[in-house]
Amino acid sequence: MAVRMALVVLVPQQRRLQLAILWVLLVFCSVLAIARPLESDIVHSGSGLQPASEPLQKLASISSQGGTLSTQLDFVQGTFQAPCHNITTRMYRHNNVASVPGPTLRLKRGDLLDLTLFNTLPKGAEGQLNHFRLPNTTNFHTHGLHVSSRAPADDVLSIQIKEGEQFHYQTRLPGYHAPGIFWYHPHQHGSTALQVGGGAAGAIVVEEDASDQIPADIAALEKELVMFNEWNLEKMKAISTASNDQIWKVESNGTCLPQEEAWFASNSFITANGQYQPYLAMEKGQWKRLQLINAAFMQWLSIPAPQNCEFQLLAKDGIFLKELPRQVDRLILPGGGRVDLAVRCSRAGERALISKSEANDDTTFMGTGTLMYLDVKDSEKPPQPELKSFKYAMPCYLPDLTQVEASRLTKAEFRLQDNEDTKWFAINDTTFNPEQPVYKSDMETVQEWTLVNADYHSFHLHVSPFQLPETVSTTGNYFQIGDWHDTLFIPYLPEEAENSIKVRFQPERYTGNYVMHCHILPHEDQGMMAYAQFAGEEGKSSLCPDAASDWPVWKIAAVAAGAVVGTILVVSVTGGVIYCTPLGAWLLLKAKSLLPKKLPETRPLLPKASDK
Ligand SMILES: [Cu+2]
Repeated sequence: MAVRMALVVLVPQQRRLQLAILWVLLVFCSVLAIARPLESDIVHSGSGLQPASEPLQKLASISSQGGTLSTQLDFVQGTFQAPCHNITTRMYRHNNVASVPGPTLRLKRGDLLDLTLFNTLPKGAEGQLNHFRLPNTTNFHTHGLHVSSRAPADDVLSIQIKEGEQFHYQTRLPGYHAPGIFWYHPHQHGSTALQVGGGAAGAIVVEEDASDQIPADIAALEKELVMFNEWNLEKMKAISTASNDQIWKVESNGTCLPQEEAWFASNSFITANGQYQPYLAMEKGQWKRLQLINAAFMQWLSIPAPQNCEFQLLAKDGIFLKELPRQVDRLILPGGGRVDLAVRCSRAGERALISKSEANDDTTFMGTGTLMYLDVKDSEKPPQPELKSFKYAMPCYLPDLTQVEASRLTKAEFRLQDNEDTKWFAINDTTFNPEQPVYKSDMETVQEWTLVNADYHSFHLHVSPFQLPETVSTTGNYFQIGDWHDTLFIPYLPEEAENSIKVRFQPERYTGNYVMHCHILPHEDQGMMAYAQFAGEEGKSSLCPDAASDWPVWKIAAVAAGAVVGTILVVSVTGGVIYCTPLGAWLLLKAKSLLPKKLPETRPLLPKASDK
């Protein structure tokens, strides 16, 4: 197996010489490394000693059957084997298999997610609002799905699953939901960072179908779903301590040299599908479709196309571009963000997918280092042609709002604010207040929100994605007018934008609370979260006429019964007319024959007496 220089890319420049020497020792040691027996509750991230020596593993998945995905997930304590360390943390378990990431949930539009989440954790600490707290309380957020925020669906404000308790979620996707890549994770305010940063997350895929009319060349591409998890052992230790948490624990697994162990203990690193720097086998000149989820609890990723490879963007945050594909030089993925792209490399060799800064980047909260490798092999096959460009028919709830006249707009401003020194994190001067919406509006108008400081924080809105109505980036074309996102962070705003980004969306069908927060999760837990409240008629949609697709069973039954009775009536009346017409005609004739005959006018008069 090829020796890979992965660590060199990950390591700050001043330590590279030191690490180069260390690398030689490391290769020697790796030969001597003894494979250890697997333990049932241990989740492995790869060998740790030979980064990139393992192929990227496919994530286990659970698919819906007959319109329903009915399953149980357990929220458990488990051990994740990271490079050099075993980490005792929280994760999802399905069918007795605990894993980081959790199993992928595969749904079709219109399906019901019927999920029981059982919290097996022992009693944990409580704590104060807007501080790290409730380490062992959890709940379930379906990030990016256009679904109801009311219990038993995606309600992160009122659903709390305490230790030893369970909750039965029922989340219905509308029949017109966008197909794409979404994800799930805990969203208990106060312990979101601890739980997500500890590996509790999994992918959700809403499958494409024939109605999406994806051109054959793209539809035929093999998909590789990849979830990136961020590990920051120092930060997590601090959050765990602040939460009075008893579970998070990091121990040496005895496979690394002291310097290497120290590096992993004090620097953040990324795993891909739970593996450290795995490789994805590719063929020269052949397309591959990558579906990337950044499940990092803090970091955004800035991923340039590797040399001799091209990126063709298809979708962001689970929503196809209106016109695709779009060639981009760099992907910008905030924590929570997803990207769906086609990749092709023109030369064989090992290409690292790296997160690294462009010149003059503000690299605060940016992940740096190798995420995974594209292992491009020579191929006998002729190179595949360019992907055909096409226009995607957007789902009804995502109409183009870029040209909406001013009179239809309801405007609001949301400022993401923090003071790291005083540990103050807020939206519009207010730390999270579960009792009070930060904003109220109706379902009738188009919302135009100005997000202030979304070039530093990362703005996520529940229930509805939002569209970019104006040019927002000074570099690259990753962000364009008309694009849709549910998690927005734009690192390169033009100066005249004054740190502000406008977004638009039209709420439809789902009234109630739309949670908004910074997706740098420690910021969220400490107060940078709020919710807007939309009033109107639940289930009514001004955009999507077939909003009936998620009616409750009784309503569907009533309509079906009405239809059956109506049909019977129509058939009987029609049948009656058809069958009874000859009979009726005969009866009419018969009746007519029975009527007393009218005497003919020509009947001779009675003979006059004089005639006798
Ligand atoms: Cu933030």
